[in-house]
Amino acid sequence: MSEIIDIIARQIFDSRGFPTIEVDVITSLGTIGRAAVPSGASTGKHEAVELRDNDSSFYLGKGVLTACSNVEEEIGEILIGAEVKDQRYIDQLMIYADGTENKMRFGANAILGVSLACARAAAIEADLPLYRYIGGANTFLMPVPMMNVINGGMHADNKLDFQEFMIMPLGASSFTHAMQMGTEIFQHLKSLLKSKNLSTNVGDEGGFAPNLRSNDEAIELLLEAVVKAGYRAGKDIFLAIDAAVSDMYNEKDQLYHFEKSGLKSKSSHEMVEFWSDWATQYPIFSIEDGLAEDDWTGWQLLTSKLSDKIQLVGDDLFVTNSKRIRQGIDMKVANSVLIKVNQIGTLSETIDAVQLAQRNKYTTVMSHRSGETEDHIIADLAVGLSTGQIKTGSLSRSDRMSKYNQLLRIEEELGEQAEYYGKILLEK
Ligand code: 2PG
Ligand code: MG
Repeated sequence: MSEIIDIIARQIFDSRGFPTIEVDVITSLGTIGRAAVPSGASTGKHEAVELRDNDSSFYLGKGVLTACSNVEEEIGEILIGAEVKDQRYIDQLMIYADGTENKMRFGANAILGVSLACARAAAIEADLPLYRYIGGANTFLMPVPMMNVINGGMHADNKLDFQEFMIMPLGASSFTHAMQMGTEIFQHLKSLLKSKNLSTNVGDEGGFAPNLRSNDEAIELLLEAVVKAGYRAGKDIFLAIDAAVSDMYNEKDQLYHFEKSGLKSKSSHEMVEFWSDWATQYPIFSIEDGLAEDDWTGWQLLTSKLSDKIQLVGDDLFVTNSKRIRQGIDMKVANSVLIKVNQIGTLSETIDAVQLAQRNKYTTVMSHRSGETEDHIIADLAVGLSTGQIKTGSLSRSDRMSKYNQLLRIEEELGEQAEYYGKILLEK
């Protein structure tokens, strides 16, 4: 039995050089559980609130010192003396004391840091790796990575409207094999870009951000790199898109605006046509946020048209919130849920979201944020919660690689027990 005796919060910096929060939870056994909180750029409007100091003379308003003092003062006061292994109780105490629907009082960043740090401390005290502590005896499923090798949208200064062009090594035999395929394609893509005199500078998630003329061109380039690396698109490798079109939608005229590429604006109906053309034309396995976060009727149409063929992931749409996921299930919207811990703000609610999705035969994708730290906790959560898929950026920059590297360690540790989800997902 071990109690929380102290909680320390500090301001550290994320992969974009903006402040974020790191929390240490210290127990009566002397254990320290530590976790850092990520931060998004293309955030959904229904996400829990990330508390910033909003003092423009100080870190351009992005400081998190208020969130840090909320952790050390109010949250600390409530949690000191609680048993560190009582995760759900701890999370509920914080939710209750915050008292708001979207965690705006303490800040979801403050609450999440504590929640994850408690899980880390409890796992150390149980003498288990975090994924095993979360997943229990039947933990074996290695996720298929969605590797974001071409960046656009709000993550890059180029002409690509869509935010993420990803490859998924579904045909790999293991996670390690998936990494081999992905990194080889990434390097071939780099040479290909060079040979075409295109920039090989990278965007926020470590993917290339070339100034291509169109979204189609990004897909063609990806397919070319797959072939160059000696793999078969549609067999070994599939494509995944995070269109993130909430950022392109204008509620007033109800149109999707292709401002970066200059394509004609589209209605929701035309967007569905667009996706259905792409799905026939290209080996696409998954489309995330193909429609805006509140375009529920558009989503219904998209789902009725394409859900037999491809995975339709809700990110801004669901924001890892069980209420919105429940609404999606009831309205027959999407067939997959993106899982981001900081969208909802506690580990328990994240677990609830994953389980609700899985019980209703929705697939789940554990996800990073575009602003990340060296903390690789989502790798353990992906395995521990058997999400089956993970999205953690491109194949460069240590803020992204740390998650992949942790998954390699987990696969090694699981040994013969490890099972890669690729084939199972293809047969679904
Ligand atoms: C997304 C994410 C992560 P951000 O839209 O899925 O790739 O981006 O963290 O900026 O919301
Ligand atoms: Mg997204």
